[in-house]
Amino acid sequence: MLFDIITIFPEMFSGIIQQSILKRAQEKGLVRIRIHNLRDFTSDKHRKIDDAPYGGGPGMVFKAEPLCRAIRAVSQEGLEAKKIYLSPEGDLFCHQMAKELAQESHLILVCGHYEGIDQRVRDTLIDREISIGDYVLSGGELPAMVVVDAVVRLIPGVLGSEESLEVESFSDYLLDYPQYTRPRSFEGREVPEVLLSGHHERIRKWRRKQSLLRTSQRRPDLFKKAILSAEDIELLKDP
Ligand code: 4FV
Repeated sequence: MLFDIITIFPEMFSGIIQQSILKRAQEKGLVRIRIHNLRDFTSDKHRKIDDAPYGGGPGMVFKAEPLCRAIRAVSQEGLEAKKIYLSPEGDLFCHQMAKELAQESHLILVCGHYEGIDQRVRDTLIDREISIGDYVLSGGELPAMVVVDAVVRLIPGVLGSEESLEVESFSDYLLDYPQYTRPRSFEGREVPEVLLSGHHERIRKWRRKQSLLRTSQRRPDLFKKAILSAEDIELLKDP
């Protein structure tokens, strides 16, 4: 999959795309990530890419001309790029959306700043607007990193076999179970005995119950989407 990220702060991405899962995915040839400085696409001699909003008001708005030039330049023929604008007005990002995006061959992520981008770009070139949450950030770069990370993890071959099982666990709308590691006792708090038992079936059931309880208590909105098995119902009956 090819990611093209259009931003006025390209250096924000240099760290994340050379680390961890994104680095590994690129080394495996499963993912390509290209970062584009929007200022390289303006004809303005001062590399200006924004201007005051018509109608007055605070802040600045990204101009349509450099943005459209940038998006068209990185849209390669035949790859059918999906063009995404990160914005609080977008659809709330979730696992299901990440799974859909992981099916694409080419994603173009447009990162705004200030008051956002000229509406005519959103009306003509943007295919989908995505929000990572109901709060206002200073730019679209962090949301773009969130989307890239969540999508790349779902591309077949990126995660190892064990890690990919972890991804599957969330796809049933349940939160993860509690995790523990050495030492067994820390500041007087012990690791649950069942996890030390070596009894895999008991451990599996304990973990499943913890996921069910945690989700029902913390995220009833997710819990009502979860499809519970007969075993799940039994596990929830036990005190
Ligand atoms: C945002 C969000 C977000 C708003 C003004 C960038 C900023 C500036 N993007 N999910 N929440 N964007 O706050 O995606 O243009």
